[in-house]
Amino acid sequence: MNKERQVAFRAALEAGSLIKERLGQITRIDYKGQFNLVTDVDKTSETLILDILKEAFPEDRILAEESGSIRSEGQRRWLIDPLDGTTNFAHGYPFFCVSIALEQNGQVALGVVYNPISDELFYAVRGEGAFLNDEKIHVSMVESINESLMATGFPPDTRHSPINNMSEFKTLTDMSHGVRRDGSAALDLCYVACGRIDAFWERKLAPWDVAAGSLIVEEAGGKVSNLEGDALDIDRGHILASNGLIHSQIIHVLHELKATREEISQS
Ligand code: 2AM
Ligand code: CA
Repeated sequence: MNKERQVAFRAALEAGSLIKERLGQITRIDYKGQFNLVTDVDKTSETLILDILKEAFPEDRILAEESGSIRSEGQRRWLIDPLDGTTNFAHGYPFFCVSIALEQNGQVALGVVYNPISDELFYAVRGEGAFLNDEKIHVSMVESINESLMATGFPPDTRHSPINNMSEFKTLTDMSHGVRRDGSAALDLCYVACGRIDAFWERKLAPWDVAAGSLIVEEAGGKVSNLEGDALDIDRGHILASNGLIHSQIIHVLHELKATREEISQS
């Protein structure tokens, strides 16, 4: 995995520096659907990353946010988000990153997330621990929701869906030190991994939003699952990541809220 890691670092750092140079200069925002923003920087960053990966690993398949699936014969799949936190970037709010993961035999084997503003490179190779700029990182030791700080996010179709995360947001905000909504799932996961927050949950994410970050959390000693507490399926995109210690407490709260919602809808 050494070559893969070095190539992913290079792609993330080069893409990150391109994104940073363009911060505050966006003159045109396009939309994928009604609420999903995309800028020319997403596309340029992705082209740069794909060129580097295709040259180094021509056999591998790639799934990238702006280009979709690039097929080849290989068993391995790269998952690329060239700019996670596009809405933040488009508004000049400095919380976004580049996320690159490699999946092998259906499991994420390598995850690299780079924040070009703070110059923080998070990464993990399965079985080898998680790192932030070469320092080993670990999840927090917080043991109860009441002492925790969390993050969540809201899918773009929130305003049309009854499952809009609002009751979860209110309940867990009231129970904890707070729930942030920072707008980059990949970075939120890295924040769980290094103990800046104790948990993160979100629905309807894409595989490229969660692939790298979920491995980084696991390798930092944390836990990832879907919102019922079962194994995470990155292709389904419902994720709870935590320090492990408060995982079942959060699952319990989410379960109770879901049961209440179902009771109300049946009455
Ligand atoms: P993006 O900035 O790369 O689009 C914010 O809650 C998180 O949701 C971000 O990681 C954002 O990634 C992601 N996101 C935004 N729109 C999305 C969509 N239509 N499908 C999946 N994830 C999305
Ligand atoms: Ca993106």
